[in-house]
Amino acid sequence: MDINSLSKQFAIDNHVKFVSGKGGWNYVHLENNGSTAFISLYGGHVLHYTPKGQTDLLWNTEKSYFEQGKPIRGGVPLCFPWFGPHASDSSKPMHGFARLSMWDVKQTRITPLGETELILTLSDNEYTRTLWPYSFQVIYTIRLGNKLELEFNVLNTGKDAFTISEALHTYFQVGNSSQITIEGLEGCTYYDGTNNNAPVVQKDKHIEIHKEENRRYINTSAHCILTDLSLKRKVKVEKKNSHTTVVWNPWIETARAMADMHDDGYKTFVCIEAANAFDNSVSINPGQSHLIGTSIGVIL
Ligand code: TA6
Repeated sequence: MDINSLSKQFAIDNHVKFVSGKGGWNYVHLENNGSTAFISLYGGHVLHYTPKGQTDLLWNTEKSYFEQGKPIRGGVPLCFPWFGPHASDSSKPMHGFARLSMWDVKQTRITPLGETELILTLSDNEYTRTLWPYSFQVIYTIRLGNKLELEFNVLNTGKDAFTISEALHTYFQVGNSSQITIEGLEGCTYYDGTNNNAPVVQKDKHIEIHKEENRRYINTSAHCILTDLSLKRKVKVEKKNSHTTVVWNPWIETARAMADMHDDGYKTFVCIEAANAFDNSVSINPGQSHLIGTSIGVIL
């Protein structure tokens, strides 16, 4: 749909606005009580969430590609229908095709609680079926109120059951990644992505980042608190129907090897991802659906 048709059908004065931008794609600007969010329809990708009086909660980089076929680096990439590399075919895109697809706008509204809501949708098409032979519809709800809520609902519209892994791969902007703590995962087991996925039980009360971390925590639905000493704020990361949490920071060498990140990009973000992957992958029968959600907001 072109920008004029989108605006005509879905714009809401002072709350929802459509603009065209990088990559020649269409974007949605949401506003609610002074907080704003900015979403790319390519990837169904939330790029910015800026609560009133704060700097953006989400990290972005000018080095990101804004090219069809490549994922946007930063914000909240959607990983679906698989998380990480494809299990049996490494030629298929890392983290699936949701972040490489153009999403449609299904609905916009002001909720009864006064939040600004945008609903996007993605269904199977020729491109997705070459990568994954199933029929599906995803309804992705982005709700802006006192916090940002994201709900990713996958419906199996076909005749065969399928299994997915998925993540809301959120890049949090921080003042200095070596001056943060992440609480909420004490006692949980993670697969250490920096050590051949060896299982480790986290003994510490909180995580600090002083080297590359790629922790895939399984069997946890706990929320996390990200404390940022430099930006002097605490961010609460809540989850809904998510049993995997991923904490990722590439640190120096891996960041250097990434063409779409500045060499020192690792200093200003950490990913805390609401996911269902590994042991927590999800099977969905025909006619059934599964919803994963996360919400993020400043609490102090
Ligand atoms: O969630 C962490 C992770 O799976 C890492 O292994 C790292 O590769 C990251 O995602 C980014 O993946 P991307 O395909 O966006 O470069």
